[in-house]
Amino acid sequence: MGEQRLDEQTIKEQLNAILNDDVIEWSKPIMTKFMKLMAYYRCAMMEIETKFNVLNEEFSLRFDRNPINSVKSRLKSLPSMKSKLSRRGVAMSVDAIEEQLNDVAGVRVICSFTDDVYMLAEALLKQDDITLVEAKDYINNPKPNGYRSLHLIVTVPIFLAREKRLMKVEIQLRTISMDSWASLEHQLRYKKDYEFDDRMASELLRCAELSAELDARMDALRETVHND
Ligand code: 0O2
Repeated sequence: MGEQRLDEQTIKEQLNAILNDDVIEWSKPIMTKFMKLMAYYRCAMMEIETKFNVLNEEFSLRFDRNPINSVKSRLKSLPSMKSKLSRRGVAMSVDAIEEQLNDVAGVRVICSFTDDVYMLAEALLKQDDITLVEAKDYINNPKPNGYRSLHLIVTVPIFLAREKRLMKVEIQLRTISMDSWASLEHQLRYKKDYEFDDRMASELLRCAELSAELDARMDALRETVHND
């Protein structure tokens, strides 16, 4: 998940690149519909970001510490939406983007401790305007390559002048150590000038194990501080 904000200029450039490939051809009204949908996703990300910022503020008042290190949002890039749809054999269209993709809007919450990940997820999901669509717990069940994070797909309402719309947002909650592993793994995996081989994969898995151990030790240390 990059940190790029998909502004109108970027969308136009990416759309042009795709149009040059003759993969899709969008008329002006369809392009406008697409822009509108992206604006709705941006609003949904703002709603979710605010909810986490409020939780962080409340927690800091009650317990004098911040469970959240940072919150970042991104809109999925157009090429990435297109390739995900095509992997599923679905033609690129504005409706397909909204109906088939759960991760167009992404919010990443970097937490201090593993417990904070679950505490924040629970606090968010208790809110009566949030509906859980899907949860993937890659912390208790890491991916075979070592990737750890808690993924939630939720719907959140956005209130427009004349209507209320429910938008899907993918939320990734992880600790600082899970985040640094994921960022470095992503950089190494997609580096173009060398082959990502089995030796690198097993070294990264070892790093993921060390990162999990680091989290466990930090969690234990925090418990000690709490119990004193
Ligand atoms: P982007 O846009 O670059 O972030 P689903 O959407 O449920 O049909 P998917 O996409 O496999 O299926 O969902 P999953 O497993 O929940 O993972 C989606 C996102 O989690 C990825 O986004 C990454 O941001 C992150 N992620 C998952 N696995 C890994 C991993 O092994 N390494 C790293 N670094 N990140 C991972 P995308 O799809 O890459 O798109």
